[in-house]
Amino acid sequence: METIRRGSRGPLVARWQEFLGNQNLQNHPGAADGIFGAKTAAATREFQQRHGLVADGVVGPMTWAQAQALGFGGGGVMIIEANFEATAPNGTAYLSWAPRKLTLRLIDAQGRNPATVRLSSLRAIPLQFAVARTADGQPTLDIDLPQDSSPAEVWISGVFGEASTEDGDSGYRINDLASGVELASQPAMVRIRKNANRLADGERDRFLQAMADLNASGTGRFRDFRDMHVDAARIEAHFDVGFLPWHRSYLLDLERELQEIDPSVALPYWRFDEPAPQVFSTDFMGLPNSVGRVIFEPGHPFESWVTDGQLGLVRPMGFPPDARPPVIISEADTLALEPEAGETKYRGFAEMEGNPHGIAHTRFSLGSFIRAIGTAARDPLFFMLHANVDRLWAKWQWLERLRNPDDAQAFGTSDDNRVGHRLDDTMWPWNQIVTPPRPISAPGGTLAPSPLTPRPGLSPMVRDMIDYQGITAGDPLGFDYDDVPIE
Ligand SMILES: [Cu+2]
Repeated sequence: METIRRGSRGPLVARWQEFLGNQNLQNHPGAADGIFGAKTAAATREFQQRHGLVADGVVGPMTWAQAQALGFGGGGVMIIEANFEATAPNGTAYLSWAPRKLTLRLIDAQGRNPATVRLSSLRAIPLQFAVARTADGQPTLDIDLPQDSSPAEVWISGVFGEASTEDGDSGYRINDLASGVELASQPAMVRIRKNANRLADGERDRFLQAMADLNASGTGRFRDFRDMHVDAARIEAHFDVGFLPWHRSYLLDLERELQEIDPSVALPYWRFDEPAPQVFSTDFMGLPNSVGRVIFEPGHPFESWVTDGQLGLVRPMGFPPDARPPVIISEADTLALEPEAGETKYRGFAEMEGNPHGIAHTRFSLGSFIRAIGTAARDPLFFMLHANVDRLWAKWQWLERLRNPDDAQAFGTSDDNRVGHRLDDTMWPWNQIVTPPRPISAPGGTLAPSPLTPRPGLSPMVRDMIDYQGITAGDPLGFDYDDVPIE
Protein backbone atom coordinates (compact mmCIF):
# COMPACT_ATOMS: atom_id res chain seq x y z
CA MET A 1 0.00 0.00 0.00
CA GLU A 2 1.28 3.48 -0.73
CA THR A 3 2.57 5.75 2.04
CA ILE A 4 0.21 8.54 3.08
CA ARG A 5 0.96 11.57 5.22
CA ARG A 6 -0.20 15.08 5.98
CA GLY A 7 -1.31 16.62 2.67
CA SER A 8 -2.26 13.25 1.11
CA ARG A 9 -5.72 13.00 -0.40
CA GLY A 10 -7.96 10.34 -1.81
CA PRO A 11 -9.95 7.23 -1.05
CA LEU A 12 -7.12 5.53 0.82
CA VAL A 13 -6.92 8.49 3.22
CA ALA A 14 -10.68 8.29 3.75
CA ARG A 15 -10.39 4.58 4.58
CA TRP A 16 -7.53 5.30 6.97
CA GLN A 17 -9.56 8.02 8.72
CA GLU A 18 -12.49 5.67 9.02
CA PHE A 19 -10.21 3.00 10.52
CA LEU A 20 -8.63 5.44 13.02
CA GLY A 21 -12.08 6.60 14.03
CA ASN A 22 -12.84 3.06 15.21
CA GLN A 23 -9.65 2.69 17.28
CA ASN A 24 -10.95 4.44 20.42
CA LEU A 25 -8.22 7.06 20.24
CA GLN A 26 -8.24 10.28 22.25
CA ASN A 27 -7.38 12.18 19.10
CA HIS A 28 -10.27 11.82 16.70
CA PRO A 29 -9.16 11.91 13.05
CA GLY A 30 -12.11 14.06 11.99
CA ALA A 31 -14.53 13.35 9.19
CA ALA A 32 -13.52 10.66 6.67
CA ASP A 33 -13.20 13.31 3.98
CA GLY A 34 -10.11 11.87 2.30
CA ILE A 35 -7.95 14.86 3.27
CA PHE A 36 -5.01 14.05 5.57
CA GLY A 37 -4.83 17.11 7.82
CA ALA A 38 -3.64 17.98 11.34
CA LYS A 39 -6.33 15.92 13.10
CA THR A 40 -5.59 12.82 11.09
CA ALA A 41 -1.87 13.27 11.71
CA ALA A 42 -2.42 13.57 15.50
CA ALA A 43 -4.60 10.46 15.56
CA THR A 44 -2.01 8.62 13.46
CA ARG A 45 0.76 9.50 15.93
CA GLU A 46 -1.34 8.32 18.84
CA PHE A 47 -2.06 5.06 17.01
CA GLN A 48 1.66 4.59 16.31
CA GLN A 49 2.62 5.34 19.92
CA ARG A 50 0.08 2.86 21.22
CA HIS A 51 1.53 0.10 19.05
CA GLY A 52 5.23 0.87 19.65
CA LEU A 53 5.84 2.31 16.21
CA VAL A 54 7.80 5.44 15.34
CA ALA A 55 5.25 8.18 16.06
CA ASP A 56 5.96 10.30 13.01
CA GLY A 57 2.40 10.57 11.71
CA VAL A 58 3.43 8.99 8.41
CA VAL A 59 1.52 5.88 7.39
CA GLY A 60 4.21 3.67 5.81
CA PRO A 61 4.76 -0.09 5.53
CA MET A 62 5.11 -0.73 9.28
CA THR A 63 2.00 1.23 10.20
CA TRP A 64 0.02 -0.40 7.39
CA ALA A 65 1.11 -3.82 8.60
CA GLN A 66 -0.06 -3.02 12.13
CA ALA A 67 -3.36 -1.68 10.81
CA GLN A 68 -3.93 -4.77 8.69
CA ALA A 69 -3.22 -6.95 11.70
CA LEU A 70 -6.05 -5.07 13.40
CA GLY A 71 -8.40 -5.69 10.51
CA PHE A 72 -7.81 -2.68 8.23
CA GLY A 73 -9.32 -3.51 4.88
CA GLY A 74 -10.77 -6.64 6.44
CA GLY A 75 -14.17 -5.76 5.07
CA GLY A 76 -12.86 -7.09 1.79
CA VAL A 77 -13.66 -3.85 -0.01
CA MET A 78 -11.27 -3.10 -2.83
CA ILE A 79 -9.93 0.46 -2.87
CA ILE A 80 -9.61 2.36 -6.13
CA GLU A 81 -8.82 5.89 -7.15
CA ALA A 82 -10.87 7.47 -9.91
CA ASN A 83 -10.04 10.77 -11.65
CA PHE A 84 -12.40 12.02 -14.33
CA GLU A 85 -11.17 14.92 -16.43
CA ALA A 86 -14.69 16.26 -17.02
CA THR A 87 -15.48 16.86 -13.34
CA ALA A 88 -16.20 20.49 -12.38
CA PRO A 89 -15.24 22.07 -9.03
CA ASN A 90 -18.83 21.57 -7.84
CA GLY A 91 -18.30 17.79 -8.00
CA THR A 92 -20.55 17.17 -11.00
CA ALA A 93 -19.16 15.99 -14.33
CA TYR A 94 -20.36 17.78 -17.48
CA LEU A 95 -20.37 15.73 -20.65
CA SER A 96 -21.43 15.96 -24.25
CA TRP A 97 -21.18 13.48 -27.13
CA ALA A 98 -17.38 13.72 -27.02
CA PRO A 99 -15.59 10.98 -25.02
CA ARG A 100 -13.68 12.12 -21.93
CA LYS A 101 -11.05 10.24 -20.02
CA LEU A 102 -11.47 8.56 -16.64
CA THR A 103 -8.23 7.35 -15.02
CA LEU A 104 -8.56 4.44 -12.61
CA ARG A 105 -5.93 3.06 -10.25
CA LEU A 106 -6.05 0.13 -7.92
CA ILE A 107 -5.00 1.14 -4.40
CA ASP A 108 -5.79 -2.05 -2.50
CA ALA A 109 -6.86 -5.19 -4.37
CA GLN A 110 -7.97 -7.08 -1.23
CA GLY A 111 -6.50 -10.17 -2.82
CA ARG A 112 -8.49 -9.93 -6.02
CA ASN A 113 -6.56 -10.99 -9.07
CA PRO A 114 -7.75 -10.00 -11.55
CA ALA A 115 -9.14 -6.91 -9.85
CA THR A 116 -12.10 -6.34 -12.13
CA VAL A 117 -14.43 -3.37 -11.83
CA ARG A 118 -17.67 -2.72 -13.71
CA LEU A 119 -18.71 0.72 -14.95
CA SER A 120 -22.38 1.46 -15.47
CA SER A 121 -24.82 4.36 -15.54
CA LEU A 122 -25.93 5.81 -12.23
CA ARG A 123 -29.12 7.62 -13.17
CA ALA A 124 -31.84 7.93 -15.80
CA ILE A 125 -29.77 9.68 -18.47
CA PRO A 126 -27.34 7.00 -19.65
CA LEU A 127 -23.63 7.24 -20.30
CA GLN A 128 -21.51 4.93 -22.41
CA PHE A 129 -18.10 3.45 -21.71
CA ALA A 130 -15.17 2.28 -23.81
CA VAL A 131 -11.51 1.37 -23.34
CA ALA A 132 -10.49 3.50 -26.32
CA ARG A 133 -11.50 6.96 -27.44
CA THR A 134 -14.57 6.14 -29.49
CA ALA A 135 -18.11 7.40 -29.78
CA ASP A 136 -19.31 3.77 -29.80
CA GLY A 137 -19.23 3.01 -26.12
CA GLN A 138 -21.21 0.30 -24.37
CA PRO A 139 -23.75 0.60 -21.54
CA THR A 140 -21.53 -1.33 -19.12
CA LEU A 141 -17.81 -2.03 -19.21
CA ASP A 142 -15.72 -4.50 -17.19
CA ILE A 143 -12.09 -3.60 -16.83
CA ASP A 144 -9.18 -5.31 -15.04
CA LEU A 145 -7.15 -2.85 -13.00
CA PRO A 146 -3.37 -3.48 -13.06
CA GLN A 147 -2.12 -4.97 -9.76
CA ASP A 148 0.86 -2.60 -9.72
CA SER A 149 -1.45 0.44 -9.43
CA SER A 150 -0.51 1.72 -12.85
CA PRO A 151 -3.37 3.69 -14.40
CA ALA A 152 -6.14 2.21 -16.54
CA GLU A 153 -8.11 4.46 -18.92
CA VAL A 154 -11.82 4.45 -19.61
CA TRP A 155 -13.57 6.79 -22.05
CA ILE A 156 -17.00 8.06 -21.12
CA SER A 157 -19.51 10.02 -23.17
CA GLY A 158 -23.17 10.88 -23.38
CA VAL A 159 -25.38 8.70 -25.57
CA PHE A 160 -26.45 10.62 -28.69
CA GLY A 161 -30.11 11.57 -28.42
CA GLU A 162 -30.20 11.24 -24.62
CA ALA A 163 -29.44 14.70 -23.28
CA SER A 164 -29.91 15.75 -19.66
CA THR A 165 -32.60 18.19 -18.61
CA GLU A 166 -31.07 19.02 -15.23
CA ASP A 167 -27.91 18.96 -13.21
CA GLY A 168 -26.94 15.53 -11.95
CA ASP A 169 -29.63 13.52 -13.77
CA SER A 170 -26.84 11.35 -15.19
CA GLY A 171 -23.66 9.78 -13.86
CA TYR A 172 -21.73 6.56 -13.50
CA ARG A 173 -20.87 4.06 -10.81
CA ILE A 174 -17.94 1.74 -10.41
CA ASN A 175 -18.56 -1.62 -8.75
CA ASP A 176 -16.30 -4.47 -7.69
CA LEU A 177 -17.35 -7.17 -10.13
CA ALA A 178 -16.64 -10.01 -7.69
CA SER A 179 -18.65 -8.70 -4.72
CA GLY A 180 -20.94 -6.22 -6.47
CA VAL A 181 -19.98 -3.55 -3.91
CA GLU A 182 -20.07 0.01 -5.22
CA LEU A 183 -16.57 1.50 -4.99
CA ALA A 184 -17.20 4.97 -6.39
CA SER A 185 -19.89 7.00 -8.10
CA GLN A 186 -19.94 10.26 -10.02
CA PRO A 187 -23.00 12.43 -10.71
CA ALA A 188 -22.98 13.97 -14.17
CA MET A 189 -24.96 16.01 -16.66
CA VAL A 190 -25.06 15.45 -20.41
CA ARG A 191 -25.12 19.18 -21.14
CA ILE A 192 -26.26 19.80 -24.69
CA ARG A 193 -27.37 22.83 -26.72
CA LYS A 194 -31.01 22.21 -27.60
CA ASN A 195 -33.80 23.55 -29.78
CA ALA A 196 -35.19 26.51 -27.81
CA ASN A 197 -38.70 25.76 -29.02
CA ARG A 198 -38.64 22.40 -27.24
CA LEU A 199 -36.89 23.26 -23.97
CA ALA A 200 -38.41 22.07 -20.72
CA ASP A 201 -39.66 24.94 -18.55
CA GLY A 202 -36.82 24.45 -16.08
CA GLU A 203 -34.16 24.58 -18.79
CA ARG A 204 -35.69 27.72 -20.24
CA ASP A 205 -35.97 29.43 -16.86
CA ARG A 206 -32.38 28.62 -15.84
CA PHE A 207 -31.09 30.00 -19.13
CA LEU A 208 -33.13 33.20 -18.77
CA GLN A 209 -32.03 33.68 -15.17
CA ALA A 210 -28.33 33.14 -15.99
CA MET A 211 -28.55 35.66 -18.86
CA ALA A 212 -30.29 38.17 -16.59
CA ASP A 213 -27.66 37.63 -13.89
CA LEU A 214 -24.83 38.09 -16.38
CA ASN A 215 -26.39 41.36 -17.50
CA ALA A 216 -27.30 42.50 -13.96
CA SER A 217 -29.53 45.24 -15.39
CA GLY A 218 -26.71 46.63 -17.47
CA THR A 219 -24.01 46.56 -14.78
CA GLY A 220 -22.73 43.01 -15.32
CA ARG A 221 -20.22 41.29 -17.55
CA PHE A 222 -22.76 40.91 -20.36
CA ARG A 223 -21.73 44.42 -21.31
CA ASP A 224 -18.43 43.07 -22.63
CA PHE A 225 -20.27 40.71 -24.97
CA ARG A 226 -22.49 43.51 -26.16
CA ASP A 227 -19.33 45.61 -26.75
CA MET A 228 -17.53 42.88 -28.70
CA HIS A 229 -20.18 42.81 -31.41
CA VAL A 230 -20.05 46.44 -32.52
CA ASP A 231 -19.56 48.37 -35.74
CA ALA A 232 -15.85 48.87 -35.01
CA ALA A 233 -15.46 45.10 -35.13
CA ARG A 234 -17.59 44.44 -38.21
CA ILE A 235 -14.77 43.12 -40.32
CA GLU A 236 -13.20 41.10 -37.51
CA ALA A 237 -16.30 38.97 -37.35
CA HIS A 238 -18.12 39.22 -40.68
CA PHE A 239 -18.03 39.25 -44.48
CA ASP A 240 -15.31 36.63 -44.86
CA VAL A 241 -14.41 33.05 -44.00
CA GLY A 242 -13.76 33.84 -40.33
CA PHE A 243 -17.44 34.66 -39.75
CA LEU A 244 -18.33 31.18 -38.51
CA PRO A 245 -15.22 30.57 -36.33
CA TRP A 246 -15.44 34.05 -34.78
CA HIS A 247 -19.06 33.61 -33.76
CA ARG A 248 -18.36 30.08 -32.48
CA SER A 249 -15.74 31.51 -30.17
CA TYR A 250 -18.03 34.35 -29.14
CA LEU A 251 -20.86 31.96 -28.19
CA LEU A 252 -18.47 29.67 -26.32
CA ASP A 253 -17.12 32.60 -24.32
CA LEU A 254 -20.64 33.70 -23.40
CA GLU A 255 -21.80 30.17 -22.62
CA ARG A 256 -18.86 29.64 -20.27
CA GLU A 257 -19.78 32.83 -18.41
CA LEU A 258 -23.37 31.60 -18.10
CA GLN A 259 -22.09 28.27 -16.79
CA GLU A 260 -20.06 30.07 -14.13
CA ILE A 261 -23.40 31.38 -12.89
CA ASP A 262 -25.31 28.12 -13.41
CA PRO A 263 -23.33 25.10 -14.63
CA SER A 264 -26.50 23.38 -15.84
CA VAL A 265 -27.08 25.97 -18.59
CA ALA A 266 -26.34 25.37 -22.27
CA LEU A 267 -27.15 27.90 -24.98
CA PRO A 268 -30.38 27.01 -26.74
CA TYR A 269 -30.75 27.63 -30.47
CA TRP A 270 -33.58 29.25 -32.41
CA ARG A 271 -34.36 27.21 -35.52
CA PHE A 272 -35.25 30.15 -37.72
CA ASP A 273 -36.47 27.91 -40.54
CA GLU A 274 -39.33 26.54 -38.42
CA PRO A 275 -42.22 28.06 -36.46
CA ALA A 276 -41.09 28.71 -32.86
CA PRO A 277 -44.19 29.70 -30.87
CA GLN A 278 -42.57 28.76 -27.54
CA VAL A 279 -39.67 31.13 -28.25
CA PHE A 280 -41.85 34.06 -29.29
CA SER A 281 -43.95 34.15 -26.17
CA THR A 282 -44.01 36.38 -23.12
CA ASP A 283 -42.46 33.71 -20.91
CA PHE A 284 -39.40 33.24 -23.13
CA MET A 285 -38.03 35.83 -25.59
CA GLY A 286 -41.05 38.11 -25.25
CA LEU A 287 -43.47 39.63 -27.76
CA PRO A 288 -43.52 43.16 -29.13
CA ASN A 289 -46.32 45.57 -28.29
CA SER A 290 -47.82 47.89 -30.92
CA VAL A 291 -44.71 50.09 -30.98
CA GLY A 292 -42.24 47.19 -31.02
CA ARG A 293 -41.19 47.22 -27.38
CA VAL A 294 -40.78 43.68 -26.10
CA ILE A 295 -43.23 42.67 -23.39
CA PHE A 296 -42.59 39.92 -20.85
CA GLU A 297 -44.75 38.14 -18.35
CA PRO A 298 -44.61 39.72 -14.85
CA GLY A 299 -41.61 38.37 -12.92
CA HIS A 300 -39.70 37.42 -16.08
CA PRO A 301 -35.92 37.77 -15.50
CA PHE A 302 -35.69 40.16 -18.49
CA GLU A 303 -38.16 42.69 -17.06
CA SER A 304 -35.20 44.84 -16.06
CA TRP A 305 -32.99 44.08 -19.08
CA VAL A 306 -30.74 47.10 -19.69
CA THR A 307 -28.11 47.64 -22.39
CA ASP A 308 -26.31 50.86 -23.30
CA GLY A 309 -28.14 52.53 -20.43
CA GLN A 310 -31.47 51.80 -22.06
CA LEU A 311 -34.22 49.77 -20.42
CA GLY A 312 -35.84 47.05 -22.49
CA LEU A 313 -35.68 45.63 -25.97
CA VAL A 314 -37.05 46.75 -29.31
CA ARG A 315 -38.01 43.95 -31.66
CA PRO A 316 -41.07 44.50 -33.86
CA MET A 317 -41.57 41.23 -35.68
CA GLY A 318 -41.97 40.87 -39.43
CA PHE A 319 -43.83 37.57 -39.13
CA PRO A 320 -46.51 36.08 -36.88
CA PRO A 321 -44.97 34.58 -33.70
CA ASP A 322 -46.30 31.12 -34.49
CA ALA A 323 -45.30 31.10 -38.16
CA ARG A 324 -42.20 30.11 -40.04
CA PRO A 325 -40.37 33.33 -40.97
CA PRO A 326 -40.51 33.88 -44.76
CA VAL A 327 -37.57 33.96 -47.21
CA ILE A 328 -35.10 32.19 -44.87
CA ILE A 329 -33.80 29.10 -46.65
CA SER A 330 -34.41 25.75 -44.99
CA GLU A 331 -31.84 23.71 -43.12
CA ALA A 332 -31.73 21.21 -45.98
CA ASP A 333 -31.04 23.97 -48.52
CA THR A 334 -28.39 25.49 -46.25
CA LEU A 335 -26.60 22.17 -45.91
CA ALA A 336 -26.75 21.73 -49.68
CA LEU A 337 -24.99 25.02 -50.48
CA GLU A 338 -22.34 24.29 -53.12
CA PRO A 339 -19.01 25.95 -53.78
CA GLU A 340 -18.32 27.69 -57.05
CA ALA A 341 -15.64 26.25 -59.30
CA GLY A 342 -12.24 26.43 -57.64
CA GLU A 343 -13.60 27.22 -54.15
CA THR A 344 -13.31 24.94 -51.15
CA LYS A 345 -16.46 23.17 -49.94
CA TYR A 346 -16.35 25.35 -46.84
CA ARG A 347 -16.48 28.52 -48.92
CA GLY A 348 -19.62 27.26 -50.57
CA PHE A 349 -21.24 26.60 -47.21
CA ALA A 350 -20.03 29.91 -45.75
CA GLU A 351 -22.37 31.67 -48.20
CA MET A 352 -24.92 31.02 -45.48
CA GLU A 353 -23.70 34.25 -43.87
CA GLY A 354 -26.17 35.91 -46.27
CA ASN A 355 -29.12 33.53 -46.32
CA PRO A 356 -30.14 32.12 -43.86
CA HIS A 357 -28.03 34.12 -41.34
CA GLY A 358 -28.47 37.69 -42.58
CA ILE A 359 -32.06 37.12 -43.57
CA ALA A 360 -32.86 35.75 -40.11
CA HIS A 361 -31.60 39.05 -38.65
CA THR A 362 -33.70 41.13 -41.00
CA ARG A 363 -36.94 39.16 -40.57
CA PHE A 364 -37.53 41.60 -37.72
CA SER A 365 -38.91 44.99 -38.65
CA LEU A 366 -37.17 48.37 -38.73
CA GLY A 367 -36.02 49.55 -35.33
CA SER A 368 -35.27 46.03 -34.05
CA PHE A 369 -31.93 45.89 -32.27
CA ILE A 370 -31.27 42.49 -33.82
CA ARG A 371 -31.34 43.88 -37.39
CA ALA A 372 -28.01 45.71 -37.24
CA ILE A 373 -24.51 44.52 -36.33
CA GLY A 374 -23.93 47.45 -33.98
CA THR A 375 -27.00 46.79 -31.85
CA ALA A 376 -27.85 43.10 -32.41
CA ALA A 377 -26.03 41.86 -29.30
CA ARG A 378 -28.30 43.93 -27.06
CA ASP A 379 -31.00 41.37 -27.71
CA PRO A 380 -30.60 37.95 -26.02
CA LEU A 381 -32.40 36.40 -29.01
CA PHE A 382 -29.31 37.24 -31.04
CA PHE A 383 -27.33 34.56 -29.19
CA MET A 384 -29.99 31.93 -29.91
CA LEU A 385 -30.02 32.96 -33.58
CA HIS A 386 -26.25 32.53 -33.72
CA ALA A 387 -26.38 29.25 -31.84
CA ASN A 388 -28.46 28.02 -34.78
CA VAL A 389 -25.98 29.42 -37.29
CA ASP A 390 -23.26 27.56 -35.43
CA ARG A 391 -25.36 24.39 -35.27
CA LEU A 392 -25.83 24.48 -39.03
CA TRP A 393 -22.07 24.71 -39.46
CA ALA A 394 -21.59 21.84 -36.99
CA LYS A 395 -24.13 19.74 -38.88
CA TRP A 396 -22.47 20.53 -42.20
CA GLN A 397 -19.10 19.58 -40.69
CA TRP A 398 -20.58 16.27 -39.58
CA LEU A 399 -22.32 15.52 -42.89
CA GLU A 400 -19.22 16.34 -44.90
CA ARG A 401 -16.85 14.77 -42.35
CA LEU A 402 -14.84 17.99 -42.48
CA ARG A 403 -13.64 18.57 -38.94
CA ASN A 404 -9.89 18.53 -39.36
CA PRO A 405 -8.56 22.09 -39.69
CA ASP A 406 -5.74 20.77 -41.86
CA ASP A 407 -8.18 19.34 -44.37
CA ALA A 408 -8.12 21.84 -47.25
CA GLN A 409 -11.90 21.55 -47.76
CA ALA A 410 -12.73 22.27 -44.10
CA PHE A 411 -11.95 25.97 -44.37
CA GLY A 412 -11.03 28.47 -47.08
CA THR A 413 -8.68 31.26 -47.92
CA SER A 414 -9.64 34.76 -46.93
CA ASP A 415 -10.83 37.00 -49.77
CA ASP A 416 -8.31 39.73 -49.06
CA ASN A 417 -5.87 37.87 -46.87
CA ARG A 418 -7.70 39.73 -44.14
CA VAL A 419 -6.22 39.41 -40.65
CA GLY A 420 -8.46 37.44 -38.31
CA HIS A 421 -9.84 35.33 -41.16
CA ARG A 422 -6.90 33.04 -41.83
CA LEU A 423 -6.48 29.63 -40.25
CA ASP A 424 -3.54 30.55 -38.02
CA ASP A 425 -4.65 34.04 -37.08
CA THR A 426 -5.66 34.79 -33.52
CA MET A 427 -9.06 36.37 -33.14
CA TRP A 428 -9.92 39.78 -31.74
CA PRO A 429 -10.83 40.62 -28.98
CA TRP A 430 -9.54 37.52 -27.19
CA ASN A 431 -6.01 38.19 -28.47
CA GLN A 432 -6.26 41.64 -26.83
CA ILE A 433 -4.58 43.27 -29.84
CA VAL A 434 -5.67 46.91 -30.24
CA THR A 435 -3.35 48.15 -32.96
CA PRO A 436 -4.43 48.56 -36.61
CA PRO A 437 -5.95 46.86 -38.47
CA ARG A 438 -7.64 45.61 -35.30
CA PRO A 439 -10.15 47.84 -33.44
CA ILE A 440 -8.79 50.30 -30.88
CA SER A 441 -10.19 48.44 -27.88
CA ALA A 442 -10.65 44.79 -26.97
CA PRO A 443 -13.48 44.40 -24.45
CA GLY A 444 -13.88 41.39 -22.20
CA GLY A 445 -10.29 40.22 -21.90
CA THR A 446 -9.18 36.77 -22.99
CA LEU A 447 -11.55 33.88 -23.61
CA ALA A 448 -13.13 32.37 -20.50
CA PRO A 449 -11.30 29.17 -19.47
CA SER A 450 -13.23 26.01 -18.64
CA PRO A 451 -12.57 23.71 -15.67
CA LEU A 452 -13.45 20.80 -17.98
CA THR A 453 -11.14 21.19 -20.96
CA PRO A 454 -7.92 23.04 -21.78
CA ARG A 455 -9.21 24.00 -25.22
CA PRO A 456 -9.23 26.39 -26.96
CA GLY A 457 -6.94 28.42 -24.66
CA LEU A 458 -7.18 32.08 -23.75
CA SER A 459 -6.40 33.50 -27.20
CA PRO A 460 -7.81 31.09 -29.77
CA MET A 461 -6.84 30.93 -33.41
CA VAL A 462 -9.38 30.50 -36.17
CA ARG A 463 -8.26 26.87 -36.54
CA ASP A 464 -9.10 26.11 -32.90
CA MET A 465 -12.80 26.53 -33.65
CA ILE A 466 -13.03 23.97 -36.42
CA ASP A 467 -12.70 20.64 -34.59
CA TYR A 468 -15.02 21.56 -31.74
CA GLN A 469 -15.55 17.93 -30.71
CA GLY A 470 -11.85 17.18 -30.50
CA ILE A 471 -11.99 14.41 -33.09
CA THR A 472 -8.51 15.23 -34.38
CA ALA A 473 -7.33 17.67 -31.71
CA GLY A 474 -7.93 15.47 -28.63
CA ASP A 475 -9.92 17.64 -26.25
CA PRO A 476 -13.35 18.97 -27.16
CA LEU A 477 -14.36 22.61 -26.72
CA GLY A 478 -17.14 21.37 -24.46
CA PHE A 479 -20.41 21.85 -26.32
CA ASP A 480 -22.57 19.77 -28.62
CA TYR A 481 -25.94 20.03 -30.33
CA ASP A 482 -28.89 17.74 -29.74
CA ASP A 483 -29.14 16.76 -33.41
CA VAL A 484 -25.47 16.70 -34.45
CA PRO A 485 -23.70 13.43 -33.65
CA ILE A 486 -19.96 12.99 -33.30
CA GLU A 487 -19.34 10.11 -35.69
CU1 LIG B 1 -22.32 38.88 -36.02
